[in-house]
Amino acid sequence: MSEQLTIALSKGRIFKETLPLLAHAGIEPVDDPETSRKLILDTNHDDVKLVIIRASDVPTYVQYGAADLGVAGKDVLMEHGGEGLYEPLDLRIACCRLMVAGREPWSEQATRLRIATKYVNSARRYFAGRGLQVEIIKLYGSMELAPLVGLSDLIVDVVDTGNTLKANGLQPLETIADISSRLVVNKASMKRKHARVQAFIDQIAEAVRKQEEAA
Ligand code: PRT
Ligand code: MG
Repeated sequence: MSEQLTIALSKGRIFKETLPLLAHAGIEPVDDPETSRKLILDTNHDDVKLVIIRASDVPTYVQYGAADLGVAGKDVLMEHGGEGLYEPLDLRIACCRLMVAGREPWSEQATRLRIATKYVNSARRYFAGRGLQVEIIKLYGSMELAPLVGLSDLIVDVVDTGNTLKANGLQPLETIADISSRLVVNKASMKRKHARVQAFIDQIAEAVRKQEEAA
């Protein structure tokens, strides 16, 4: 009887882009999370389960050992802080940039710019590093709206094509960080289930290498 492995994933782009990597490790989910209402998905391996949660909750599940492993965007990991986690692998999927955007470049003379974002920690750190006094307004989504209705001067959000910014009359202004998704591992699982977890990491690492070669 081998040890259980629980892997935390979010629906949408992370699930879609993680599937081929899992397939390379021989793991295939039995249900499709986009159509199933189940939050725990069985796989073709009795001892491997997938838990489907909000993207921003993945580090928390893994930190507390509710999942042994997970896949999370670097944006989410920067915001979480990474306690209790190892981050052994850059999966090079769901790539984007964490950016400052606004209707126009801000004036360096501006005092107390208002920044709307769900990335409050990353935004605070970034503007402090730029030597700017800002007021951070926490939002949970649709950040692009905030400058249009006078809620904020700027936003901090992830940008891929930039089409959403453009469609809302916003410009990308500064890049805070290049983002991709990472494999994260609970620190205790890494010790207690070392051989199993390490073998999984190695298989996923090989899948990432193969995908990069093919690209
Ligand atoms: O939706 P929910 O609130 O549950 O969470 P989430 O939005 O964080 O989850 P999800 O699945 O949308 O994103 C998961 C991860 O994908 C993020 O944490 C990022 O690391 C990564 N990622 C990559 C992106 C994008 N690209 C991206 N484009 N996450 C969000 N977007 C948004 C972007 O903010 C914009 O609103 O998608 C929209 C389209 O982007 P453009 O620039 O192509 O127009
Ligand atoms: Mg989303």
